[in-house]
Amino acid sequence: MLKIVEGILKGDRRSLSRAISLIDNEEGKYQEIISQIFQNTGKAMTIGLTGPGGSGKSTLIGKLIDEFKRFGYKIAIIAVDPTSPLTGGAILGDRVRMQSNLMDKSDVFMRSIASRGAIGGISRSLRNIIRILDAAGYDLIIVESVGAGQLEIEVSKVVNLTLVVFTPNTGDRVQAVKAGVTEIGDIYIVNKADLEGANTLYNTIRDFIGETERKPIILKCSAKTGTGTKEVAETINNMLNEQLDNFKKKDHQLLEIELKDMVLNILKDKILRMLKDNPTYHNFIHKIQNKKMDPFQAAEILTSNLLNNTFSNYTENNRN
Ligand SMILES: Nc1nc2c(ncn2[C@@H]2O[C@H](COP(=O)(O)OP(=O)(O)O)[C@@H](O)[C@H]2O)c(=O)[nH]1
Ligand SMILES: [Mg+2]
Repeated sequence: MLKIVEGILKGDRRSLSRAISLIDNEEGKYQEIISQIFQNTGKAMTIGLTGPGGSGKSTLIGKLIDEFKRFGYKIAIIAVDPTSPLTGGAILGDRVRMQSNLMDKSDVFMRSIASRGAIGGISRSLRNIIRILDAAGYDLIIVESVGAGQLEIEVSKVVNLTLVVFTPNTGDRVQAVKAGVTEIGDIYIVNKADLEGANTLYNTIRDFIGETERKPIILKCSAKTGTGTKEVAETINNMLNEQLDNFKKKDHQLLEIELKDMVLNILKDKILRMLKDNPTYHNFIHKIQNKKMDPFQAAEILTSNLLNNTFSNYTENNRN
């Protein structure tokens, strides 16, 4: 067993941080780490919070943590920041720390990761980071991400429950509601209920999203004053406990995509290496250039040759 894996399983934070960096950058022994912790995963529940910057996600997380701890969860937070991987985590950290005067949050693990703009990349690294935290004993993992774009859709695919946070004072309300989040939320939250316009926004969202077939839950709260945050936490906790069958189905779909992606990636690498050393390949390029062959013909023949080679090697290796 790798030393870093021993550290992770003991919940050592430095090992955790290091492993998360390796996964986020897809470097070092990150695959081996995942393989070695894999048997210890499968317990954690995950929720994602998304919504415009400034809508109060971090503040709300700070409040929810206090409630979740009462339910007995051991909590980790991952901030996915598309713009600045460093400040994102720092801001989140500061806020939660600021509120920690009331209650000790030193047992909450916090970490920010960069999305590196690679769509598809984030869900892959996020899933593996969740596995690491899961193996380390964190059983509720909260992912905070900013905005309403492709990144949020990616995140919502990976987590068990998605919360979309709105607020009365972020620009055009209807625009905010429309911006690609009507499908992803399991719970929609109108935060800053202490401000004017919260009721109007609540009604707008209910009219816009509440009547869709999924019938998502719409709640109102103020993360600042704490009004309604207990109900938000209880709703989340109930849904986490009641929808295990749904989560299992979702996980099965995700695993299918994940495995398919991995096989395709491995195949692509292998085939590219085989092509590079393949004399027929180089020969065909000349032939195409001299009009002795067309590209479709060449591609067809090369593909069959490579696949035949690959699979006959595979059968041979497995016979011994
Ligand atoms: N009035 C009011 N302000 C809030 C509330 N929740 C958060 N804020 C403030 O909104 C600002 C942005 O909050 P933050 O949690 O950083 O938003 P995030 O960008 O979505 O994570 C901060 O100044 C918070 O103090 C609320 O319920 N009411
Ligand atoms: Mg934030």
